[in-house]
Parts: sequence; C-alpha cells; structure tokens
Amino acid sequence: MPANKTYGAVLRELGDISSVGAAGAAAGMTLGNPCPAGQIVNFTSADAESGYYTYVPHSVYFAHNGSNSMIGRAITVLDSHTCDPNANIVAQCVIGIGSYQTFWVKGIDVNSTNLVSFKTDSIMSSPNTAISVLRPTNDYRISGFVYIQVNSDSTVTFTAVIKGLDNTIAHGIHIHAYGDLMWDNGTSVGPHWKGANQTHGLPPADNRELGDLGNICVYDEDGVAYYKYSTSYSGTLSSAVNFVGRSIVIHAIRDSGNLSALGARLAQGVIGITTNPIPTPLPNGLNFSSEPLVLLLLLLLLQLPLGQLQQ
Ligand SMILES: [Cu+2]
Repeated sequence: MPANKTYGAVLRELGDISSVGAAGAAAGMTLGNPCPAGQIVNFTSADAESGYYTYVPHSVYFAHNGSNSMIGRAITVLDSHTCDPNANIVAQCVIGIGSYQTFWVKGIDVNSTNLVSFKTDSIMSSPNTAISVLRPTNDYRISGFVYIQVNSDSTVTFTAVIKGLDNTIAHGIHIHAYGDLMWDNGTSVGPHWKGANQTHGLPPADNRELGDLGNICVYDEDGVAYYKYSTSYSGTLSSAVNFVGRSIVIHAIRDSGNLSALGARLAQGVIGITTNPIPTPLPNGLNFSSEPLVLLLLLLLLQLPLGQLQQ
C-alpha cells in the first residue's frame, strides 16, 4: 500500500460481491454528479494501517433498519477518492448484522429476529433475490455461493454451488444469526438464526429453527456440491422476519438434527440483496430428493409379494 495514497469507501445498492462490480451503482447516486450520494469517506493508507477507522456519516442511506436500511448492501473500497470517476474497486464486503460478542453496535438489539428490512427505491421496488458469497474459515479452501429467491407464492428457494467440500459426506447448511465475519474461525456469526421456542431440527420438521436448511449431499463427478431447497419457513426478503444481513454457514459434517454435533464451520458468507441472476446456473439432471426416493422404493419392494418381483 503506497504511503499517503487516498482511498474512498462507497455504499452500493446491492450486497452482491460475487464479482467486481456486481454490487451495482452507488446508493443514491445523483446523475451528473461525480460524487455519489453513497460516498462514505475518503481515507489514506496511513488511516488504514492504524486499524479501525471511525466515521459518522449523515446520509439517509446509512440507517440500520427500516426503509433506508444499509443492511445487506455492500461497501466497496476504491483506489482513489470517492469523486474520481476513474477509480477502481479494490475491495468489497457485505454489511451484515453485528454480533454483540465481537463488536459494539449502537442502538441495535442484535438479538431481535426482525430488526432488518429493505429499502425500496427505484432500483428495487420489489426485491426478490439475495446472495451469500462464501468465504472459507481458517485455512479451508472452499468457495461458492448460496442464491436465494423469493417465489411468487412467497416460498423461498435456496440454491447453492460450492467447491472444495469433501464429496464423500454430507455437510450441514444453516442461516446463522449475525452477518459478522470478524473472526476467521466462523464463530462471530453466532448461533443459528432462530425464533422463540424453536429447537434445532431438519427440514421439513414443523419445529425447527428458522436457519435450519438441512444438508448438502449432491455432487457432480468433479466434486462440485449442489444444493436446492424451497421452504415457506424462513421468512422472505421483505417480511418482518427476514434473513438479510445474516449469514450462511457450511459445516464439516452432516447435520443429523443434533445440536451438539454440528462440526466445524468451513465457510461463511453474509446474505446481501441482489438483482443479478444466479452467477452459475445448476446443471440439468440433479436429483435433490435422492434419499427419500430410495427409501420409498425400498418400502414398495418390501410390500410386494416375491411372486410379483419374479415376474
Ligand atoms: Cu451452522
């Protein structure tokens, strides 16, 4: 990092960091003005090296909840000041809900299940998609994403493509309570996202936690993992209970429904809003209900008389 170089930080409309530029326009960009309304601050390399940098912005775009929430959007860092039209994006992240365990969060009850909601503006009059770009914890080598789509019947479809998992076993997948990636070991995202009186379980159990998404257990011949599950259980993008700014976590072992044996956290990513299509469509022919189908066939065979089997 060159000495005294100036960098700029800009709030983006979308919380999509699946590629450079995927986070879209600066929030509240005014046409004809090179300085975007979403500008947060300019800082120097000396500021960055000092560690935490505190800045109190004054834009309406910097709310924690309500109609102008910045939760689930992205912050990009530019290699020049915020008003430089030729600046390049050199870093980006999604704004998640902070965990009180790792960070001070002023005026926010981080234990609430319903503290985030969307801004609806000219770009997203009715947001219906979100994405969590996964980053490995510790020294694991895992990459991928979970794409989340709210369907017209208000069910939500979670679709994932993940590389680097052990393809000989299943891996638990959950929504965790916070979008706080401060700690590399995956623990700052907190426990599973859950509502009152919910206990951990596997879908489609009636009593399970909001974040219980079951297991990833479908792989292609190259070892790439795929996951797809639709549910009306986990809220929507705009309902009072929603997952924006929380996180997706992938575990080392199968989730058997037992809260005491979930395995290490291999990858994590904050859930941000997006209007972009899924980065990688799923290949055709995947069967996400293979386990139940095998069980069904076994039951049918057991009920058939042997004579019928020999015909
Ligand atoms: Cu988990």
